[in-house]
Amino acid sequence: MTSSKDTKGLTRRDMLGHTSVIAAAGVTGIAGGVGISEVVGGANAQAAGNASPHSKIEVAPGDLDEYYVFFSSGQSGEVRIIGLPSMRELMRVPVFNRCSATGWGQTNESLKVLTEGLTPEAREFLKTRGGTFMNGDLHHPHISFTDGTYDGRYAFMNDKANTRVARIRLDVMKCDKIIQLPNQHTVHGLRVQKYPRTGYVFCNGEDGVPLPNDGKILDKPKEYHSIFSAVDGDTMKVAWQIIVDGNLDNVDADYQGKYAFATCYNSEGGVTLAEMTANEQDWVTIFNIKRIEEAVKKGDYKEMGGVPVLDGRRGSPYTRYVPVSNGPHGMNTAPDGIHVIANGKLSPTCTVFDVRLFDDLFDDKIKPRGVVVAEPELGLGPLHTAYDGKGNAYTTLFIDSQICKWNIDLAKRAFKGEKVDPIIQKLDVQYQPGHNHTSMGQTKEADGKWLISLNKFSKDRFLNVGPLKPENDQLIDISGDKMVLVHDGPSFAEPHDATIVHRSKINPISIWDRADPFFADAVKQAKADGVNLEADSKLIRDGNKVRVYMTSTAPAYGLDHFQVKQGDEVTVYVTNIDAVEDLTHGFCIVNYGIQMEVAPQATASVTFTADRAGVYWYYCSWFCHAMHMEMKGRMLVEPHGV
Ligand code: RUQ
Ligand code: CUA
Repeated sequence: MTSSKDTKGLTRRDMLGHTSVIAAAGVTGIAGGVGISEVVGGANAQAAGNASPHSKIEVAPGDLDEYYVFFSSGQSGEVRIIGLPSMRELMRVPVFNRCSATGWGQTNESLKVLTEGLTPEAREFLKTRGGTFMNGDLHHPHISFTDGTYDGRYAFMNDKANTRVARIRLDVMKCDKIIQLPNQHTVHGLRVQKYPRTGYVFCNGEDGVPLPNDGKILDKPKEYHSIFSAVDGDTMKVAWQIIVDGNLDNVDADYQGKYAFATCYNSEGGVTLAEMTANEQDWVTIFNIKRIEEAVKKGDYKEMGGVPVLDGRRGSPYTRYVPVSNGPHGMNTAPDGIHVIANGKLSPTCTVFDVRLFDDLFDDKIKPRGVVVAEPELGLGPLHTAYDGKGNAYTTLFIDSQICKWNIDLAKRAFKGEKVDPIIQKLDVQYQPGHNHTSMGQTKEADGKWLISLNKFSKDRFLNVGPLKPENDQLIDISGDKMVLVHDGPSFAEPHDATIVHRSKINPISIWDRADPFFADAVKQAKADGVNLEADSKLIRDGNKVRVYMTSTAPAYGLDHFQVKQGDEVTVYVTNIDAVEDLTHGFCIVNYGIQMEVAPQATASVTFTADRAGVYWYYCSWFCHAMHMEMKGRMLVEPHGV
């Protein structure tokens, strides 16, 4: 292996540029012959030393990525924002988790988001458990649509662990709403309405439980029900729910605004592994949105847990059940607006539907299987499919550890009996892919440039960090005729899913607007106390409640100390009056377990009981100034009986 600087004085970057020229020549010259990977992975890649075999992923220092990727983080409960193609992590947005850096789960502003949408039963249950759930399992982050493509307003995501749906405002990249779905038990699949806009956020209920789940019915699985929910993405309220047969897995919507559809496993209604996989076939459940909306209007529902619940079990006018092989998983609408694919999982096939036939299906003009237009056999363990906008599909094969690139049109011709093979290429990935995603591939603006394979295992791909290994998110160039693996990206537990969004769609602000609803409660309280948050630093006593207001401007807080009595309920409001980009302050009270972030022009607040007497320094925890270390003050807690 040659070093990164070769004898002719070429820098590594020069060599990489050179490699890509060769690679491009390889693409135009292949026509079914040698693939780009062979060209790139050959002598030229070696000349480039251990560097990535592809220059396209290199984003030079100071340059910006072309895409945002919104990664879920599974059991970590947060959303991660990554730049593509560099795969550099840009930000973590706490949602269902608690975050020590930002104070998410501790500040009053975040606790409001984390608690206000809980069901009354959960609120009761959590009373003695800190008021909110400490964990979450964030599966599927999806961006709001207008007219078939991303509009940059919101990202929506679900928590399988505690049956919640959350929303991140993309202007500030903070979670502003979390609701818990009543009646439902887990929410697994989540996708949004693509047309005319979002609109609905569709949420798949996975496990069946009795309705209501109050203990009167226990070990009678026949009386368990699974639920599908539509949440209004603007108000973040449940618009309607519908009872279905079987466990719902993944969901997607059409580009016409008429249908949503979900894969379903355990059509058996079993409660053990053997029971759940007994049948040869499960199904895809199709939801007729117009019919459901009309029924809600007419009152054809039961109200349960404060929301309208319809009956969509087999034979219902609101649903159709299309049989597919046992245990389908991913559900993916193609950017052509016509094709929808259910991924086989336990079957080596993918089932392709034509959404234009769904009207006839609901009018009973065709049989359920009449909407199936192809069913190619791709390999073992097909889980999810992504698209390039050029008629090709990319399906993850979990068991085979491969991405299978295939052509939808060829698959349809083969289904009609023609002797054609729809499979174009299989690429090894490392290892065991679940989701995969293409650049803008879930919109009608799919651009066919990049694919990410989210692999569940990394095994030997990275330095060994002990028995718990990272996952491996691999970047694949799909712009040529052949897929080329260009980057390995380790990530911590467990990026289920990701959405790749062109940067032109996302426009966050850098400095908070003082009128932002996120800290409206603080503004209201200050007004009632006659305090100007942007100018005043003072303490207001209100019985044993104490409100401490202080500004922060580098490198000082508005108060260098404040005094309270032991047992007081103290609320500290910090307003960052620096209107300077990236000038974030923090507020941490030593040995009191208090810590939060205060970004430019934001107000953040935290409430605690001052039950320890003594001197407690508070300090700025975000590096803000040359005298950041000196940005501190003292909380003096006067003991009882003084
Ligand atoms: S599902 S690995 Cu939780 Cu997104 Cu398919
Ligand atoms: Cu303010 Cu560090």
